Amino acid sequence: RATRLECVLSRIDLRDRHLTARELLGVVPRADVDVSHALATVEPILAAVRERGADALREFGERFDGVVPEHLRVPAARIEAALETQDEAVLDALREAIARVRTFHDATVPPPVSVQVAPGATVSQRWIPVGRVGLYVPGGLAVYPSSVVMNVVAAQAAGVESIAVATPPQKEFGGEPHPTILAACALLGVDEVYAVGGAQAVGMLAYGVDDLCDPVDVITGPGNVYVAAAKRAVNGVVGIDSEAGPTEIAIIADDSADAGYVAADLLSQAEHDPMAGSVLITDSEALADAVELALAARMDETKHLARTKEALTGRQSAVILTEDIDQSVAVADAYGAEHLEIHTRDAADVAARIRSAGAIFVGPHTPVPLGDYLAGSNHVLPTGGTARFASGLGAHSFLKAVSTIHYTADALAEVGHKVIALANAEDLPAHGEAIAARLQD
Ligand code: HSO
Ligand code: ZN
Repeated sequence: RATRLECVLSRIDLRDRHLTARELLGVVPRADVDVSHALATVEPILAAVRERGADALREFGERFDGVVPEHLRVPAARIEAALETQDEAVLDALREAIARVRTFHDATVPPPVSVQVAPGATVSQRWIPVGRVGLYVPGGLAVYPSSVVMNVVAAQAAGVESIAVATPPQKEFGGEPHPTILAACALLGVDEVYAVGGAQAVGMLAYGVDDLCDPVDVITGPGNVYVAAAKRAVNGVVGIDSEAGPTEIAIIADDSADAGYVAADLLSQAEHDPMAGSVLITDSEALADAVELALAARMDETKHLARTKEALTGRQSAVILTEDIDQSVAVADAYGAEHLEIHTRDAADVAARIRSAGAIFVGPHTPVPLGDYLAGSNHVLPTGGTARFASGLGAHSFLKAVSTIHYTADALAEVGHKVIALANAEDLPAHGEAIAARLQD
């Protein structure tokens, strides 16, 4: 039983505790990531890029990536050449990912809407893509060609015409980006790639650098805490998607769940980062114990043991024992996981009741890694509980809603006196006079 078991994850027992939604917010496990602290570090970097452009980018490459790229912008021929360096199996998988992610994202572009609110009174809305975007692809502990796919396909689905990708230079590859990243860019038809990472990449994209890179309208993509801080700092100069923190997985499971699958999935996301969060929410103590046994067995074999163990034993990971499925749903909503898996009877019903999650993976055959690569959904998702108010990356991240209004003379005459009444109520008589001028004609 639990007490005698060597547990990897800490346990939070909520049975018999009747907590309100607000109280639940205080007990769910969280990493403490302090983006505001990193702001002080990134501000001088952003200022240096603004003032000294390419020279600053080279200096920061040397300082943070240990290498000065020969070309800050990767020559188009080098992007194409990267295709030759990849196994056919990887290229084939990337093509499959691009196709599925594109099929889904193309279908999500909202159609224009036109409404006759009254005779002769038309209000319309259409979604217009931003002109130019900067997509950040992280380099750190792993390389993420899959993030190239997620960012680029979403922007292309929106209809963005100008796409720049920025990703750290790799010492191992002579200061070029990782060849798998370049190969993904080649498959996607992206020919503007910068071997620039970190906060300096965000600065380059936001402010532009003479003779190198034009400023963009929107910057998206995950990165470390410095990238997140830099995005926060330039927000307003450009648009950003949500600030990505360390990755998380929560799993709602009942006694019908396969403990081996649950353990494998908790471990899969812990592999990303020592700060990653893995949370099991279950009303079955027996399942929790079985997951612990399966986790322990898998930990012996896992490749990235140090960071995985740090993630699973950190304060951001836990098993939460609940009274029943209703409480499991309430806990999942309070946690607002980036990824939420449901391993219960009637998993689709449980999924439909969830209100806060970046993406929901339903049933035993839909593990998060499927979505990380090629389910069709996007893997850039809100973290740290921001799923309460934020959405994952999608075509919508690159679209602006613009409304168009048209009233005929009769339609205006119909409501003109009401506009004048409201204008007078706000003591803005010139507003009313603009209406009155038409009513007199
Ligand atoms: N789980 C990560 C995405 C990823 N996983 C990329 C593997 N490669 C954040 O959603
Ligand atoms: Zn992942």
